[in-house]
Amino acid sequence: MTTMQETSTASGARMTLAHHILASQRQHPRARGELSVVLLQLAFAGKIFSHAIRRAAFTGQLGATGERNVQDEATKKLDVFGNQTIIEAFARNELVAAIVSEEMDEPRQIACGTRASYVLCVDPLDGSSNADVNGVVATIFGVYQPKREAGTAATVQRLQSGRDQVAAGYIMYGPSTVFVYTTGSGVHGFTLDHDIGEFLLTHPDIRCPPQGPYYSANLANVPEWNHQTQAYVGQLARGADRSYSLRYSGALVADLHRSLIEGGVYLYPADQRHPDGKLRLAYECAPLAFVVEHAGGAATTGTSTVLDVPFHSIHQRVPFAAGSRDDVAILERLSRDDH
Ligand code: FDP
Repeated sequence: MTTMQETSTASGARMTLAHHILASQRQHPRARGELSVVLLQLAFAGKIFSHAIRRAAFTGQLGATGERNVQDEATKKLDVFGNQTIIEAFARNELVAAIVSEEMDEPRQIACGTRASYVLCVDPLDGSSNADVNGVVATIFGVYQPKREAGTAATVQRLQSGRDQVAAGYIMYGPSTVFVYTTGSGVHGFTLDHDIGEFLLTHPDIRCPPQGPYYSANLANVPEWNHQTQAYVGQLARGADRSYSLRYSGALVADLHRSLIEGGVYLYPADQRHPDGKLRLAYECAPLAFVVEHAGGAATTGTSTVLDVPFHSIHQRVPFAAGSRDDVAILERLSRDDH
């Protein structure tokens, strides 16, 4: 029998992502396999995008388009390519009813998805300031199954919170391309073997250590933070027992991935320029909170668990801190004590 912890098959070969997803699906005898195919399509889009990023310097895909997105941020050519890649992976099948993306003002309704159970929320290119300097970038995804009338399609309007997710994860394009996902039974990581074009299980059942030793935040913003957050980071940097080390890459996924594997906390709190925080709830914070929680970590806005924040608009922002359970709890305690 195949267990989810196995990394290799009887022949000694590593387990593929497809094998793992199907083994996971078998644990839910009434599953119809649609969520499995959604995840496989995301992995397919990830392979296309990984290939495009590696070749971007040769194909004219570096740099900005000259346009600005709905968040008034300069759009990169790779932002556009990543968004198109995701849409193409879902436009001609019945897997999702709609796609919400950082790169689109409004949700994209999928014509074939009139009976689909899922809404896909995606940030195609997280960490886009890294794109032109050969830094790590990523795609973040949350697959939502909002409540709906029998026989009708899922709708974006019915999304209530991150708790509507049935799967979430990210594809990180670094020295290697890594696909991390959860459907609620463990968090699992796969590395793309470019030679055979397969994601292979390399990080089964990722568990986030309960504490440190890293913290990640844009410290240029410290003067604009509230005093609880300033105190928190001061405490991490010069703790009584031990000091944490600072790591900040400018890409949320890259920094959070480090904390997920090695322990620590990523935070992007509210500041003067971003009074509600900078990061977007539906396609950045909630999917990553879903991953971190299922790895034994935690994610907070400071005053609320990220997964419980009610949705009121698709591009809504929240203050965000996520990673090791005990480190996140200290920030929550400091924020609560001040209220
Ligand atoms: P980016 O805008 O470059 O896509 O998603 C937002 C994000 O990057 C995070 O990945 C990253 O951690 C953060 O913003 C960086 O923001 P600052 O440049 O303000 O530090």
